[in-house]
Amino acid sequence: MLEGCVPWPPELAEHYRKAGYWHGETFDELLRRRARDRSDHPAVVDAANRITYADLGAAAGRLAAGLSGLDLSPGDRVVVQLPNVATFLTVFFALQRIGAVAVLALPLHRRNEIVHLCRQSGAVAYVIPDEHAGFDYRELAAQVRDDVPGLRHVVVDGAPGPFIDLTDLDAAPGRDHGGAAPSDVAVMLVSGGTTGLPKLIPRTHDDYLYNIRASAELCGLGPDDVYLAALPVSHNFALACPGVLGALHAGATAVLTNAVAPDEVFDVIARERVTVTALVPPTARMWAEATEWSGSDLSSLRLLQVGGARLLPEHARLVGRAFGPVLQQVFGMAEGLLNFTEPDAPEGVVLHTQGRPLSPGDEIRIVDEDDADVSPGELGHLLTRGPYTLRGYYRAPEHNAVSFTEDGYYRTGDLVRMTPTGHLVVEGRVKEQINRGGDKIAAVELEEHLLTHPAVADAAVVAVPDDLLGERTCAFVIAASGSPPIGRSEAAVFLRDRGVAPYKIPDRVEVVDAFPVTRVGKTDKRALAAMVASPVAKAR
Ligand code: J2J
Repeated sequence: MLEGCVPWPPELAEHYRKAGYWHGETFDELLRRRARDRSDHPAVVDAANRITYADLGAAAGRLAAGLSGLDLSPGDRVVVQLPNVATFLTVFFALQRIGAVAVLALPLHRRNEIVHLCRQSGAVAYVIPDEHAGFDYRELAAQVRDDVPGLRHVVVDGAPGPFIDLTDLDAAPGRDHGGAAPSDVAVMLVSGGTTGLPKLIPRTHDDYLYNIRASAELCGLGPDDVYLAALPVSHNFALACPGVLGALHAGATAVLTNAVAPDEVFDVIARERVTVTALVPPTARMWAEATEWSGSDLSSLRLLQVGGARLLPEHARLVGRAFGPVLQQVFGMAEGLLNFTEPDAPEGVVLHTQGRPLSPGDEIRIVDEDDADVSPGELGHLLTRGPYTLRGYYRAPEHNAVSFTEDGYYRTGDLVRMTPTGHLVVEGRVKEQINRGGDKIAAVELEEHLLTHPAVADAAVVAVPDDLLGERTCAFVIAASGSPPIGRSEAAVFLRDRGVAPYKIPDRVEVVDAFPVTRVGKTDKRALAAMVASPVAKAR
Protein backbone atom coordinates (compact mmCIF):
# COMPACT_ATOMS: atom_id res chain seq x y z
CA MET A 1 0.00 0.00 0.00
CA LEU A 2 1.07 3.57 -0.66
CA GLU A 3 3.39 5.03 1.99
CA GLY A 4 1.27 7.16 4.35
CA CYS A 5 -1.62 4.68 4.37
CA VAL A 6 -2.51 2.28 7.16
CA PRO A 7 -2.91 -1.26 5.79
CA TRP A 8 -5.21 -3.93 7.20
CA PRO A 9 -3.31 -6.37 9.43
CA PRO A 10 -2.07 -9.23 7.18
CA GLU A 11 -4.14 -11.92 8.90
CA LEU A 12 -7.31 -9.87 8.49
CA ALA A 13 -6.50 -9.16 4.83
CA GLU A 14 -6.04 -12.90 4.35
CA HIS A 15 -9.40 -13.53 6.02
CA TYR A 16 -11.15 -10.98 3.76
CA ARG A 17 -9.68 -12.75 0.73
CA LYS A 18 -10.57 -16.24 1.93
CA ALA A 19 -14.10 -15.18 2.89
CA GLY A 20 -14.56 -13.96 -0.69
CA TYR A 21 -14.93 -10.25 0.07
CA TRP A 22 -11.79 -9.29 -1.79
CA HIS A 23 -11.69 -10.78 -5.27
CA GLY A 24 -8.25 -9.58 -6.32
CA GLU A 25 -9.56 -7.59 -9.28
CA THR A 26 -8.65 -4.00 -10.19
CA PHE A 27 -10.87 -1.30 -11.67
CA ASP A 28 -8.97 -1.55 -14.91
CA GLU A 29 -9.62 -5.27 -15.16
CA LEU A 30 -13.30 -4.68 -14.47
CA LEU A 31 -13.64 -2.19 -17.33
CA ARG A 32 -11.66 -4.40 -19.73
CA ARG A 33 -13.98 -7.30 -18.86
CA ARG A 34 -17.10 -5.23 -19.40
CA ALA A 35 -15.74 -3.71 -22.64
CA ARG A 36 -15.58 -7.30 -23.93
CA ASP A 37 -18.77 -8.83 -22.60
CA ARG A 38 -21.08 -5.77 -22.72
CA SER A 39 -19.34 -4.04 -25.63
CA ASP A 40 -22.38 -2.56 -27.42
CA HIS A 41 -24.45 -1.80 -24.35
CA PRO A 42 -24.66 1.85 -23.29
CA ALA A 43 -22.33 2.33 -20.33
CA VAL A 44 -22.53 6.06 -19.72
CA VAL A 45 -25.07 8.68 -20.74
CA ASP A 46 -24.88 12.41 -20.02
CA ALA A 47 -26.54 15.51 -21.46
CA ALA A 48 -24.35 15.34 -24.59
CA ASN A 49 -23.06 11.76 -24.89
CA ARG A 50 -24.12 8.14 -25.04
CA ILE A 51 -21.09 5.88 -24.75
CA THR A 52 -20.95 2.10 -25.05
CA TYR A 53 -18.78 -0.11 -22.89
CA ALA A 54 -16.43 -0.74 -25.81
CA ASP A 55 -16.08 3.00 -26.44
CA LEU A 56 -15.57 3.78 -22.74
CA GLY A 57 -12.82 1.17 -22.59
CA ALA A 58 -11.16 2.53 -25.72
CA ALA A 59 -11.44 6.17 -24.61
CA ALA A 60 -9.96 5.35 -21.20
CA GLY A 61 -7.09 3.52 -22.91
CA ARG A 62 -6.28 6.44 -25.19
CA LEU A 63 -6.45 8.96 -22.37
CA ALA A 64 -4.24 6.72 -20.22
CA ALA A 65 -1.68 6.76 -23.00
CA GLY A 66 -1.92 10.55 -23.27
CA LEU A 67 -1.55 10.98 -19.52
CA SER A 68 1.45 8.66 -19.46
CA GLY A 69 3.00 11.01 -22.02
CA LEU A 70 2.81 13.66 -19.25
CA ASP A 71 4.96 11.34 -17.14
CA LEU A 72 2.15 10.17 -14.92
CA SER A 73 3.14 6.94 -13.22
CA PRO A 74 1.56 4.25 -11.04
CA GLY A 75 0.86 5.56 -7.54
CA ASP A 76 0.81 9.24 -8.62
CA ARG A 77 -2.09 11.21 -7.17
CA VAL A 78 -4.35 13.25 -9.45
CA VAL A 79 -7.00 15.58 -8.06
CA VAL A 80 -10.15 15.26 -10.17
CA GLN A 81 -12.80 17.94 -9.81
CA LEU A 82 -15.40 17.26 -12.47
CA PRO A 83 -19.18 17.58 -12.34
CA ASN A 84 -21.59 14.85 -13.45
CA VAL A 85 -20.30 14.37 -16.99
CA ALA A 86 -19.27 11.24 -18.89
CA THR A 87 -15.68 12.53 -18.91
CA PHE A 88 -15.56 11.89 -15.18
CA LEU A 89 -15.68 8.15 -15.86
CA THR A 90 -13.22 8.30 -18.76
CA VAL A 91 -10.73 10.14 -16.54
CA PHE A 92 -11.39 7.81 -13.63
CA PHE A 93 -10.73 4.67 -15.67
CA ALA A 94 -7.76 6.21 -17.50
CA LEU A 95 -6.14 6.83 -14.12
CA GLN A 96 -6.98 3.28 -13.10
CA ARG A 97 -5.30 1.95 -16.22
CA ILE A 98 -2.11 3.77 -15.32
CA GLY A 99 -2.41 2.71 -11.69
CA ALA A 100 -2.63 6.35 -10.58
CA VAL A 101 -4.83 7.42 -7.67
CA ALA A 102 -7.93 9.53 -8.32
CA VAL A 103 -8.36 12.08 -5.50
CA LEU A 104 -11.99 13.12 -5.78
CA ALA A 105 -12.79 16.75 -4.99
CA LEU A 106 -16.37 17.99 -4.89
CA PRO A 107 -17.46 20.50 -7.56
CA LEU A 108 -18.16 23.07 -4.82
CA HIS A 109 -14.69 22.91 -3.35
CA ARG A 110 -12.77 26.13 -3.79
CA ARG A 111 -9.19 27.34 -3.41
CA ASN A 112 -8.97 26.63 0.28
CA GLU A 113 -10.05 22.99 -0.08
CA ILE A 114 -8.29 22.28 -3.39
CA VAL A 115 -4.94 23.67 -2.26
CA HIS A 116 -5.20 21.49 0.82
CA LEU A 117 -6.21 18.38 -1.16
CA CYS A 118 -3.36 18.90 -3.63
CA ARG A 119 -0.80 19.39 -0.88
CA GLN A 120 -2.06 16.65 1.39
CA SER A 121 -2.23 14.11 -1.42
CA GLY A 122 1.02 15.31 -3.04
CA ALA A 123 -0.88 15.60 -6.34
CA VAL A 124 1.05 15.97 -9.59
CA ALA A 125 -1.99 16.83 -11.73
CA TYR A 126 -5.41 18.45 -11.39
CA VAL A 127 -8.33 17.80 -13.77
CA ILE A 128 -11.11 20.41 -14.08
CA PRO A 129 -13.95 21.51 -16.33
CA ASP A 130 -13.53 24.91 -18.01
CA GLU A 131 -16.67 26.27 -16.40
CA HIS A 132 -19.50 24.76 -14.50
CA ALA A 133 -22.54 26.26 -12.79
CA GLY A 134 -21.31 29.78 -13.49
CA PHE A 135 -17.85 29.19 -12.01
CA ASP A 136 -14.57 29.33 -13.94
CA TYR A 137 -12.37 26.48 -12.73
CA ARG A 138 -9.39 27.73 -14.77
CA GLU A 139 -9.17 30.79 -12.53
CA LEU A 140 -9.25 28.51 -9.52
CA ALA A 141 -6.55 26.29 -11.06
CA ALA A 142 -4.30 29.30 -11.69
CA GLN A 143 -4.46 30.22 -8.00
CA VAL A 144 -3.95 26.63 -6.91
CA ARG A 145 -0.90 26.27 -9.10
CA ASP A 146 0.68 29.35 -7.54
CA ASP A 147 0.19 27.83 -4.11
CA VAL A 148 1.21 24.24 -4.91
CA PRO A 149 4.56 24.06 -6.71
CA GLY A 150 4.43 20.25 -6.89
CA LEU A 151 1.40 20.38 -9.15
CA ARG A 152 2.90 19.78 -12.60
CA HIS A 153 -0.18 19.72 -14.83
CA VAL A 154 -3.67 21.16 -15.04
CA VAL A 155 -5.89 19.36 -17.53
CA VAL A 156 -9.14 20.95 -18.71
CA ASP A 157 -12.28 19.32 -20.02
CA GLY A 158 -13.43 22.11 -22.38
CA ALA A 159 -11.73 25.35 -23.45
CA PRO A 160 -8.29 24.97 -21.83
CA GLY A 161 -7.14 28.57 -21.40
CA PRO A 162 -3.44 28.40 -20.44
CA PHE A 163 -3.66 24.71 -19.49
CA ILE A 164 -3.70 21.31 -21.21
CA ASP A 165 -6.70 20.40 -23.33
CA LEU A 166 -8.01 16.99 -22.30
CA THR A 167 -8.85 16.13 -25.90
CA ASP A 168 -5.17 16.67 -26.85
CA LEU A 169 -4.29 13.78 -24.55
CA ASP A 170 -5.95 11.35 -26.88
CA ALA A 171 -3.00 9.13 -27.82
CA ALA A 172 -2.58 5.70 -29.32
CA PRO A 173 -2.48 3.16 -26.55
CA GLY A 174 0.55 1.03 -26.83
CA ARG A 175 2.92 0.84 -24.01
CA ASP A 176 2.15 -1.05 -20.86
CA HIS A 177 1.38 1.39 -18.07
CA GLY A 178 2.36 -0.87 -15.22
CA GLY A 179 -1.10 -0.71 -13.70
CA ALA A 180 -2.01 -1.47 -10.13
CA ALA A 181 -2.27 -4.41 -7.78
CA PRO A 182 -5.66 -5.11 -6.15
CA SER A 183 -4.27 -4.11 -2.75
CA ASP A 184 -3.12 -0.72 -4.06
CA VAL A 185 -5.02 2.51 -3.44
CA ALA A 186 -7.39 3.29 -6.33
CA VAL A 187 -9.25 6.31 -5.01
CA MET A 188 -9.02 8.89 -2.27
CA LEU A 189 -12.30 10.28 -1.02
CA VAL A 190 -12.65 13.42 1.04
CA SER A 191 -13.95 13.07 4.59
CA GLY A 192 -16.74 15.28 5.90
CA GLY A 193 -14.18 16.42 8.45
CA THR A 194 -14.32 17.12 12.13
CA THR A 195 -11.06 18.98 12.58
CA GLY A 196 -9.23 21.80 10.82
CA LEU A 197 -9.11 20.53 7.26
CA PRO A 198 -10.69 17.61 5.41
CA LYS A 199 -8.90 14.25 5.61
CA LEU A 200 -8.18 11.90 2.73
CA ILE A 201 -9.70 8.43 2.77
CA PRO A 202 -7.64 5.90 0.80
CA ARG A 203 -9.73 3.12 -0.77
CA THR A 204 -8.04 0.13 -2.38
CA HIS A 205 -9.23 -1.75 -5.47
CA ASP A 206 -10.02 -4.74 -3.26
CA ASP A 207 -12.03 -2.88 -0.66
CA TYR A 208 -13.79 -0.38 -2.93
CA LEU A 209 -14.76 -3.00 -5.49
CA TYR A 210 -16.21 -5.07 -2.68
CA ASN A 211 -18.13 -1.99 -1.45
CA ILE A 212 -19.50 -1.60 -4.98
CA ARG A 213 -20.24 -5.27 -5.66
CA ALA A 214 -21.99 -5.86 -2.34
CA SER A 215 -24.06 -2.66 -2.70
CA ALA A 216 -25.05 -3.61 -6.25
CA GLU A 217 -26.05 -7.10 -5.13
CA LEU A 218 -28.10 -5.84 -2.20
CA CYS A 219 -29.91 -3.43 -4.53
CA GLY A 220 -30.48 -6.22 -7.08
CA LEU A 221 -28.69 -4.23 -9.80
CA GLY A 222 -28.65 -6.13 -13.10
CA PRO A 223 -27.65 -5.45 -16.73
CA ASP A 224 -31.06 -3.96 -17.54
CA ASP A 225 -30.90 -1.36 -14.81
CA VAL A 226 -30.38 2.34 -15.43
CA TYR A 227 -28.75 4.18 -12.54
CA LEU A 228 -29.12 7.96 -12.37
CA ALA A 229 -26.46 10.05 -10.61
CA ALA A 230 -28.25 13.22 -9.58
CA LEU A 231 -25.89 13.75 -6.60
CA PRO A 232 -22.24 14.58 -7.37
CA VAL A 233 -20.43 11.46 -8.60
CA SER A 234 -17.34 12.55 -6.70
CA HIS A 235 -19.23 11.69 -3.52
CA ASN A 236 -19.13 8.09 -2.29
CA PHE A 237 -22.93 7.68 -2.34
CA ALA A 238 -23.51 8.37 -6.06
CA LEU A 239 -20.15 6.90 -7.02
CA ALA A 240 -20.08 3.55 -5.33
CA CYS A 241 -23.09 2.68 -3.16
CA PRO A 242 -23.84 1.22 -5.71
CA GLY A 243 -23.68 4.44 -7.74
CA VAL A 244 -22.28 4.82 -11.24
CA LEU A 245 -19.47 2.35 -10.55
CA GLY A 246 -22.01 -0.19 -9.29
CA ALA A 247 -23.95 0.28 -12.51
CA LEU A 248 -20.82 -0.41 -14.58
CA HIS A 249 -19.99 -3.37 -12.37
CA ALA A 250 -23.45 -4.80 -13.13
CA GLY A 251 -23.10 -4.11 -16.87
CA ALA A 252 -25.98 -1.64 -16.57
CA THR A 253 -26.18 1.99 -17.73
CA ALA A 254 -25.03 4.98 -15.69
CA VAL A 255 -26.81 8.26 -16.44
CA LEU A 256 -25.14 11.43 -15.15
CA THR A 257 -26.95 14.72 -14.74
CA ASN A 258 -26.18 18.13 -13.29
CA ALA A 259 -29.82 19.17 -13.40
CA VAL A 260 -31.23 20.22 -10.05
CA ALA A 261 -34.79 21.31 -10.78
CA PRO A 262 -37.13 18.33 -10.30
CA ASP A 263 -38.90 18.80 -13.64
CA GLU A 264 -35.58 18.66 -15.52
CA VAL A 265 -34.45 15.55 -13.65
CA PHE A 266 -37.89 13.96 -14.08
CA ASP A 267 -37.53 14.41 -17.84
CA VAL A 268 -34.24 12.51 -17.69
CA ILE A 269 -35.84 9.72 -15.62
CA ALA A 270 -38.73 9.40 -18.08
CA ARG A 271 -36.49 9.54 -21.17
CA GLU A 272 -33.85 7.09 -19.96
CA ARG A 273 -36.28 4.84 -18.04
CA VAL A 274 -34.18 5.23 -14.88
CA THR A 275 -34.66 2.40 -12.38
CA VAL A 276 -32.43 3.41 -9.45
CA THR A 277 -31.22 6.72 -8.05
CA ALA A 278 -29.86 8.26 -4.84
CA LEU A 279 -30.79 11.48 -3.06
CA VAL A 280 -30.23 13.42 0.13
CA PRO A 281 -33.33 14.01 2.29
CA PRO A 282 -34.12 17.63 1.27
CA THR A 283 -34.06 16.67 -2.42
CA ALA A 284 -36.17 13.57 -1.80
CA ARG A 285 -38.76 15.75 -0.17
CA MET A 286 -38.63 18.28 -2.99
CA TRP A 287 -39.03 15.54 -5.59
CA ALA A 288 -41.95 14.01 -3.67
CA GLU A 289 -43.71 17.39 -3.64
CA ALA A 290 -42.95 17.93 -7.33
CA THR A 291 -44.71 14.69 -8.34
CA GLU A 292 -47.97 16.46 -7.45
CA TRP A 293 -47.71 18.78 -10.43
CA SER A 294 -45.29 16.97 -12.74
CA GLY A 295 -46.68 15.01 -15.67
CA SER A 296 -43.48 12.97 -16.22
CA ASP A 297 -43.70 9.21 -16.30
CA LEU A 298 -41.64 8.03 -13.35
CA SER A 299 -42.98 4.48 -13.35
CA SER A 300 -39.58 2.97 -14.25
CA LEU A 301 -38.15 3.93 -10.83
CA ARG A 302 -37.94 0.84 -8.62
CA LEU A 303 -35.44 1.96 -5.99
CA LEU A 304 -35.03 5.43 -4.50
CA GLN A 305 -32.10 5.57 -2.09
CA VAL A 306 -32.10 8.34 0.48
CA GLY A 307 -29.15 9.01 2.78
CA GLY A 308 -26.44 11.40 3.84
CA ALA A 309 -28.52 12.91 6.62
CA ARG A 310 -31.39 11.79 8.81
CA LEU A 311 -34.67 11.28 6.95
CA LEU A 312 -37.59 12.01 9.25
CA PRO A 313 -40.37 9.37 9.25
CA GLU A 314 -42.93 11.91 8.01
CA HIS A 315 -40.72 12.68 5.03
CA ALA A 316 -40.16 8.97 4.41
CA ARG A 317 -43.96 8.60 4.29
CA LEU A 318 -44.20 11.53 1.88
CA VAL A 319 -41.72 9.78 -0.44
CA GLY A 320 -43.76 6.56 -0.21
CA ARG A 321 -46.99 8.35 -1.12
CA ALA A 322 -45.35 10.08 -4.10
CA PHE A 323 -43.31 7.21 -5.58
CA GLY A 324 -44.82 4.02 -4.15
CA PRO A 325 -42.84 1.46 -2.12
CA VAL A 326 -39.44 2.27 -3.62
CA LEU A 327 -37.69 3.95 -0.68
CA GLN A 328 -34.41 2.65 0.69
CA GLN A 329 -32.71 4.43 3.59
CA VAL A 330 -28.93 4.49 3.43
CA PHE A 331 -26.66 5.43 6.30
CA GLY A 332 -23.20 5.52 4.83
CA MET A 333 -19.85 7.19 5.13
CA ALA A 334 -16.96 7.74 2.76
CA GLU A 335 -14.77 6.03 5.38
CA GLY A 336 -16.51 2.74 4.63
CA LEU A 337 -19.41 1.20 6.56
CA LEU A 338 -22.71 1.23 4.69
CA ASN A 339 -26.14 0.44 6.06
CA PHE A 340 -29.16 -0.15 3.86
CA THR A 341 -32.77 -1.01 4.46
CA GLU A 342 -33.36 -4.08 2.30
CA PRO A 343 -35.53 -3.59 -0.80
CA ASP A 344 -38.08 -6.06 0.67
CA ALA A 345 -37.90 -4.74 4.25
CA PRO A 346 -41.20 -4.19 6.09
CA GLU A 347 -42.56 -0.64 5.99
CA GLY A 348 -41.76 -0.04 9.66
CA VAL A 349 -38.07 -0.72 9.02
CA VAL A 350 -37.95 1.53 5.96
CA LEU A 351 -39.73 4.40 7.73
CA HIS A 352 -37.97 4.25 11.07
CA THR A 353 -34.44 2.89 10.61
CA GLN A 354 -31.36 3.84 8.63
CA GLY A 355 -30.63 0.26 7.61
CA ARG A 356 -28.48 -2.72 8.45
CA PRO A 357 -24.72 -3.17 7.86
CA LEU A 358 -24.09 -4.32 4.30
CA SER A 359 -21.54 -7.06 4.91
CA PRO A 360 -21.30 -10.06 7.22
CA GLY A 361 -17.70 -8.89 7.60
CA ASP A 362 -18.78 -5.55 9.13
CA GLU A 363 -17.97 -5.49 12.83
CA ILE A 364 -20.10 -3.07 14.80
CA ARG A 365 -19.73 -1.91 18.37
CA ILE A 366 -22.05 0.52 20.14
CA VAL A 367 -20.23 1.87 23.17
CA ASP A 368 -20.43 4.38 26.03
CA GLU A 369 -17.96 7.17 26.86
CA ASP A 370 -15.47 4.60 28.19
CA ASP A 371 -15.64 2.37 25.10
CA ALA A 372 -17.66 -0.26 27.01
CA ASP A 373 -20.45 -1.94 25.05
CA VAL A 374 -23.91 -0.56 25.90
CA SER A 375 -26.82 -2.94 26.56
CA PRO A 376 -28.70 -4.13 23.46
CA GLY A 377 -31.01 -1.43 22.15
CA GLU A 378 -29.31 1.36 24.10
CA LEU A 379 -27.95 4.52 22.51
CA GLY A 380 -24.17 4.73 22.11
CA HIS A 381 -21.21 5.69 19.95
CA LEU A 382 -20.87 3.66 16.77
CA LEU A 383 -17.49 2.03 16.16
CA THR A 384 -16.82 -0.15 13.15
CA ARG A 385 -14.21 -2.08 11.22
CA GLY A 386 -14.52 -4.40 8.28
CA PRO A 387 -13.52 -5.36 4.74
CA TYR A 388 -14.32 -1.95 3.24
CA THR A 389 -13.74 0.42 6.16
CA LEU A 390 -10.47 2.35 6.27
CA ARG A 391 -7.84 1.67 8.94
CA GLY A 392 -6.45 5.20 8.84
CA TYR A 393 -6.60 8.50 6.97
CA TYR A 394 -3.79 9.28 4.55
CA ARG A 395 -0.73 10.91 6.10
CA ALA A 396 -2.56 11.71 9.34
CA PRO A 397 -0.96 9.75 12.21
CA GLU A 398 -2.04 12.17 14.95
CA HIS A 399 -5.62 12.31 13.78
CA ASN A 400 -5.66 8.53 13.34
CA ALA A 401 -4.62 8.08 16.97
CA VAL A 402 -7.92 9.63 18.08
CA SER A 403 -10.19 8.48 15.23
CA PHE A 404 -9.45 4.76 15.66
CA THR A 405 -9.32 2.39 18.62
CA GLU A 406 -6.13 0.46 19.20
CA ASP A 407 -7.72 -2.60 17.60
CA GLY A 408 -8.58 -0.70 14.46
CA TYR A 409 -12.22 0.29 14.92
CA TYR A 410 -13.13 3.57 13.24
CA ARG A 411 -14.87 6.01 15.57
CA THR A 412 -17.73 7.20 13.35
CA GLY A 413 -18.76 10.02 15.71
CA ASP A 414 -22.39 8.94 15.21
CA LEU A 415 -24.79 8.13 18.05
CA VAL A 416 -26.92 5.13 17.19
CA ARG A 417 -29.03 2.37 18.65
CA MET A 418 -29.68 -1.05 17.20
CA THR A 419 -33.16 -2.50 16.86
CA PRO A 420 -33.84 -6.19 17.63
CA THR A 421 -33.70 -6.86 13.86
CA GLY A 422 -30.15 -5.50 13.68
CA HIS A 423 -31.08 -2.22 11.98
CA LEU A 424 -29.47 1.01 13.11
CA VAL A 425 -31.25 4.20 14.05
CA VAL A 426 -29.09 7.32 13.89
CA GLU A 427 -30.08 9.53 16.82
CA GLY A 428 -27.36 12.16 16.69
CA ARG A 429 -23.62 12.65 16.65
CA VAL A 430 -20.77 13.60 18.92
CA LYS A 431 -18.44 14.83 16.17
CA GLU A 432 -18.32 18.59 15.80
CA GLN A 433 -19.83 18.65 12.37
CA ILE A 434 -22.84 20.34 10.85
CA ASN A 435 -24.84 18.17 8.45
CA ARG A 436 -26.45 20.72 6.18
CA GLY A 437 -28.84 18.57 4.16
CA GLY A 438 -26.07 16.03 3.54
CA ASP A 439 -23.24 18.57 3.08
CA LYS A 440 -20.79 18.18 5.93
CA ILE A 441 -19.11 21.17 7.60
CA ALA A 442 -16.45 20.79 10.29
CA ALA A 443 -17.14 23.35 13.01
CA VAL A 444 -13.44 23.73 13.85
CA GLU A 445 -12.49 24.43 10.24
CA LEU A 446 -14.97 27.28 10.01
CA GLU A 447 -14.00 28.63 13.43
CA GLU A 448 -10.35 28.73 12.38
CA HIS A 449 -11.23 30.74 9.28
CA LEU A 450 -13.37 33.18 11.26
CA LEU A 451 -10.61 33.66 13.83
CA THR A 452 -8.36 35.09 11.13
CA HIS A 453 -10.75 38.05 10.72
CA PRO A 454 -9.34 41.06 12.58
CA ALA A 455 -12.71 41.93 14.13
CA VAL A 456 -13.22 38.43 15.58
CA ALA A 457 -11.80 37.61 19.02
CA ASP A 458 -13.43 34.19 19.27
CA ALA A 459 -15.79 32.01 17.24
CA ALA A 460 -17.98 28.97 17.91
CA VAL A 461 -19.91 27.26 15.13
CA VAL A 462 -23.01 25.18 15.88
CA ALA A 463 -25.84 23.47 14.03
CA VAL A 464 -29.32 24.91 14.34
CA PRO A 465 -32.41 22.92 13.37
CA ASP A 466 -33.92 23.74 10.00
CA ASP A 467 -37.16 22.55 8.53
CA LEU A 468 -35.82 22.12 5.00
CA LEU A 469 -32.15 21.15 5.38
CA GLY A 470 -32.38 19.43 8.75
CA GLU A 471 -29.60 21.66 10.03
CA ARG A 472 -28.09 25.00 9.18
CA THR A 473 -24.88 26.62 10.34
CA CYS A 474 -24.78 29.35 12.94
CA ALA A 475 -21.51 31.07 13.83
CA PHE A 476 -21.34 32.80 17.20
CA VAL A 477 -18.61 35.39 17.35
CA ILE A 478 -17.14 37.63 20.02
CA ALA A 479 -15.98 40.96 18.59
CA ALA A 480 -12.36 41.96 19.09
CA SER A 481 -12.12 44.95 21.42
CA GLY A 482 -12.64 48.22 19.62
CA SER A 483 -13.92 46.50 16.44
CA PRO A 484 -17.43 46.86 15.12
CA PRO A 485 -19.22 43.49 15.23
CA ILE A 486 -19.05 41.45 12.03
CA GLY A 487 -22.36 40.63 10.29
CA ARG A 488 -23.39 37.69 8.16
CA SER A 489 -22.80 39.30 4.78
CA GLU A 490 -19.37 40.56 5.81
CA ALA A 491 -18.47 37.10 7.07
CA ALA A 492 -19.70 35.60 3.80
CA VAL A 493 -17.54 37.92 1.68
CA PHE A 494 -14.54 37.32 3.93
CA LEU A 495 -14.87 33.54 3.74
CA ARG A 496 -15.47 33.55 0.02
CA ASP A 497 -12.32 35.65 -0.46
CA ARG A 498 -10.41 33.08 1.57
CA GLY A 499 -11.53 30.46 -0.93
CA VAL A 500 -13.91 28.57 1.33
CA ALA A 501 -16.52 26.35 -0.37
CA PRO A 502 -19.87 28.17 -0.61
CA TYR A 503 -21.82 25.52 1.34
CA LYS A 504 -19.58 26.20 4.36
CA ILE A 505 -20.55 29.88 4.61
CA PRO A 506 -22.60 30.21 7.82
CA ASP A 507 -26.31 30.76 7.36
CA ARG A 508 -26.36 32.91 10.43
CA VAL A 509 -23.87 34.98 12.42
CA GLU A 510 -24.68 35.98 16.01
CA VAL A 511 -22.49 38.38 17.94
CA VAL A 512 -22.30 37.76 21.70
CA ASP A 513 -20.25 39.21 24.54
CA ALA A 514 -19.11 35.85 25.88
CA PHE A 515 -19.69 32.14 25.30
CA PRO A 516 -21.48 30.07 27.91
CA VAL A 517 -19.12 27.47 29.39
CA THR A 518 -19.58 23.93 30.66
CA ARG A 519 -18.56 22.82 34.15
CA VAL A 520 -15.11 21.92 32.85
CA GLY A 521 -14.71 25.35 31.31
CA LYS A 522 -15.23 24.44 27.62
CA THR A 523 -17.46 26.47 25.31
CA ASP A 524 -20.96 25.09 25.82
CA LYS A 525 -22.10 24.57 22.26
CA ARG A 526 -25.36 23.00 23.35
CA ALA A 527 -26.29 26.15 25.24
CA LEU A 528 -25.33 28.24 22.21
CA ALA A 529 -27.47 26.12 19.89
CA ALA A 530 -30.39 26.42 22.30
CA MET A 531 -30.11 30.21 22.17
CA VAL A 532 -30.91 30.27 18.46
CA ALA A 533 -32.97 27.08 18.19
CA SER A 534 -35.85 28.37 20.26
CA PRO A 535 -36.82 31.43 18.18
CA VAL A 536 -36.53 29.34 14.99
CA ALA A 537 -38.72 26.66 16.53
CA LYS A 538 -41.29 29.28 17.52
CA ALA A 539 -41.31 30.81 14.07
CA ARG A 540 -42.26 27.48 12.48
C1 J2J B 1 -28.25 10.15 9.42
N1 J2J B 1 -26.97 10.53 9.21
C2 J2J B 1 -26.37 10.08 8.11
C3 J2J B 1 -28.37 8.87 7.45
C4 J2J B 1 -25.00 9.57 6.49
C5 J2J B 1 -24.22 6.70 1.38
C6 J2J B 1 -25.00 7.55 2.12
C7 J2J B 1 -24.42 8.62 2.79
C8 J2J B 1 -23.05 8.83 2.73
C9 J2J B 1 -22.46 9.98 3.46
C10 J2J B 1 -22.27 7.96 2.01
C11 J2J B 1 -27.01 9.24 7.18
N2 J2J B 1 -28.93 9.35 8.57
N3 J2J B 1 -29.08 8.09 6.62
O1 J2J B 1 -20.94 8.10 1.93
O2 J2J B 1 -22.12 6.08 0.62
C12 J2J B 1 -24.09 11.09 8.29
C13 J2J B 1 -23.38 10.36 9.43
C14 J2J B 1 -22.17 9.79 8.74
C15 J2J B 1 -21.81 10.89 7.76
C16 J2J B 1 -20.97 10.44 6.59
C17 J2J B 1 -22.88 6.89 1.33
N4 J2J B 1 -26.14 8.95 6.20
N5 J2J B 1 -25.11 10.26 7.63
O3 J2J B 1 -23.20 10.84 3.92
O4 J2J B 1 -18.91 10.69 4.31
O5 J2J B 1 -23.01 11.33 10.38
O6 J2J B 1 -21.11 10.01 3.59
O7 J2J B 1 -21.11 9.49 9.63
O8 J2J B 1 -20.51 12.44 3.44
O9 J2J B 1 -23.09 11.38 7.32
O10 J2J B 1 -20.86 11.47 5.65
P1 J2J B 1 -20.26 11.20 4.20
